[in-house]
Amino acid sequence: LALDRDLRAALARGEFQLHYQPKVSLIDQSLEGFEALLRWDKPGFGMISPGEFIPVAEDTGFIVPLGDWVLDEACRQLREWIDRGLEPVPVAVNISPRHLRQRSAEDFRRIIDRHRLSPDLVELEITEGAVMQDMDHALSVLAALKAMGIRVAVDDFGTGHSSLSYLKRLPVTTLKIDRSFVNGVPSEREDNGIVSTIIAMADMLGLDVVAEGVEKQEQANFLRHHNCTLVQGWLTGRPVPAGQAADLLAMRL
Ligand code: G
Ligand code: G
Ligand code: NA
Ligand code: MN
Repeated sequence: LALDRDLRAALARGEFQLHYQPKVSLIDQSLEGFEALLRWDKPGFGMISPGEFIPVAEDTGFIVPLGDWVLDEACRQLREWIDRGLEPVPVAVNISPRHLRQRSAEDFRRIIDRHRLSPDLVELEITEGAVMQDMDHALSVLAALKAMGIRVAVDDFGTGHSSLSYLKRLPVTTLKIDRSFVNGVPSEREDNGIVSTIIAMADMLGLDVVAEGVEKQEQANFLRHHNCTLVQGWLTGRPVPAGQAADLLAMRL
């Protein structure tokens, strides 16, 4: 496949980079974390979104070396910020289903250790689908990650197929409410119900909750009113290159 060959060459040439989107507290607007988002800076084409190549990388298996690179690069960046005297925040990386299936908790741990980072500075975002594809493997990896102190978030929560009985058994730290639900708040009654129920459920299960795709102040107001204080979205910050992310770290009180 031509695209697969191009992707492998792009990794070898150093054409991938990470952008960082802030996770922000609605209580005091403080920066609480970043999500690392992959970009392909393809010469002559500009920035290419992962939506255009992650599915191919999943199919061909290239997602495994690419996903390892993403985690390594996020950790390298964190280490660089720390060495410059900046106070770090946790950085989340997206782990695709195939990547999760082919790696152990120790594999992820080794990458974090290589950069001498505290494990709680790293969060892995997985989808419900990734867990359901190979339940036994996923449960054992997640349990080992938790024992190591590596944070795990369920990404796009509510769009997958996980039942509540699985959620109860999942050793994760955070639920990320999918932006398709946040989008309808506060004008769509059904979305209001779904979002407020996920927040209440997370609270009862002892999980952190983050609302994704928050674009409007009315959405933030609704979330805050329902006790969801962590948000990620264009309202509080678009994904930015590493240099601007460092500026955000430096600006903190
Ligand atoms: O940032 P953007 O909206 O272009 O991302 C599109 C999709 O690509 C999203 O679903 C996002 O989760 C996914 N994505 C972004 N970065 C990564 C990454 O490093 N690894 C994986 N597996 N998916 C990513
Ligand atoms: O699948 P995942 O939730 O990881 O997707 C993250 C994607 O969502 C990123 O590509 C990011 O660019 C995009 N994104 C982040 N904030 C917003 C937002 O407020 N609105 C919209 N439409 N997309 C967003
Ligand atoms: Na994500
Ligand atoms: Mn998400």
